Amino acid sequence: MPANLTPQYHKAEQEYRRATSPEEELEWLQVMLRELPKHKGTDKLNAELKQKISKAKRELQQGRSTGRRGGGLRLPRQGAGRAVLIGAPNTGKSQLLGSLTRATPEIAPYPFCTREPQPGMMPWEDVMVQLVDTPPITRDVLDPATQGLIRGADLVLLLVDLASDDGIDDLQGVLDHLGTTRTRLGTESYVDEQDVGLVYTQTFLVPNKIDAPDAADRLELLHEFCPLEFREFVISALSGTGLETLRDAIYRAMDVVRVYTKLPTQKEPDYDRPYTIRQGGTLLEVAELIHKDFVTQLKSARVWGSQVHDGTYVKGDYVVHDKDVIELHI
Ligand SMILES: Nc1nc2c(ncn2[C@@H]2O[C@H](COP(=O)(O)OP(=O)(O)OP(=O)(O)O)[C@@H](O)[C@H]2O)c(=O)[nH]1
Ligand SMILES: [Mg+2]
Repeated sequence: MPANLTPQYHKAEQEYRRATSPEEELEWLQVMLRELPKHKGTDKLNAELKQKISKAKRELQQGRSTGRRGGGLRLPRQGAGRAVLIGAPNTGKSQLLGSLTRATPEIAPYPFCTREPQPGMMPWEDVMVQLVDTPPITRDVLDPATQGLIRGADLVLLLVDLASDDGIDDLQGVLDHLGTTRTRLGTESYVDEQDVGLVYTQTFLVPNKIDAPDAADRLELLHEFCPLEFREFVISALSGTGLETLRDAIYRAMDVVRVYTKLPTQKEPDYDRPYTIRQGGTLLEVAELIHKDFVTQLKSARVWGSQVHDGTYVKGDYVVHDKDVIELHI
């Protein structure tokens, strides 16, 4: 029987995936349970959600009593969204972080160089996307923190080493290892409808080091022996080939729009600091980003943008478009 999940449920699920603290996770699990249509087709999901909620509560309590945060290290989310760089050792994850952001990770010609996740901010036009470099994954090694980062990411970049004859086998090792966990890579992001613990994150395949000798031949072998459905971006993180196309695709995968704000007393909007909100988001959601109190205090709002006449008065449920300028009246 189909679960017929509502848009509200899917929104809560998306927020759950993005939660950066155990408190937030619990909060969104509770919303998911509340929004879950109750019928035979959702019995299993209902039970799973309840189980997850008790587990989250337990973890929260334990975390509090021992002073430890459940799940270990948590990086705060910043910018328009988060893409996580994963792959086998030596594939060039740290080099890619260094090339797309101003971060200065350690890059080395030997494997297992990176030990801890490291963030950096990637500029795209007037916004930033957070990239996170991670320790390598092999058939034997997968850091739990990396797994958590994959689950919570908006996008995964799965790197492959085209400079090594072991590149394809190493990639297979990464895929096999993830296949034994409940953290999976997909062509899009979703939580399994029957099993909320099984989380798929949208993934791009990124064959790297196309500048290396014989790299083009290895790319052909990759397509022949390890065909994957992910969108593919062939790059050289070192020389820069393909990086601007990848940068663009990363931003677009965040699926957000930019909104600029203007004070009623000022003529010009603040073009320096756009707010980003997922496609389909409403004015009320933008207001909430600006200040939590705005949601309850908002009296009216005006919008300048491509989809409305300049200065149109709108309500909180107005769906914002990219580059809208909004003026909030409280
Ligand atoms: N030729 C070439 N070499 C590259 C490229 N990208 C990275 N490298 C080299 O590959 C080696 C590994 O790069 P890293 O960025 O440290 O690889 P990593 O995936 O972070 O490695 P771990 O942290 O050990 O998992 C370094 O010697 C880099 O200089 C590239 O596009 N072309
Ligand atoms: Mg590294």
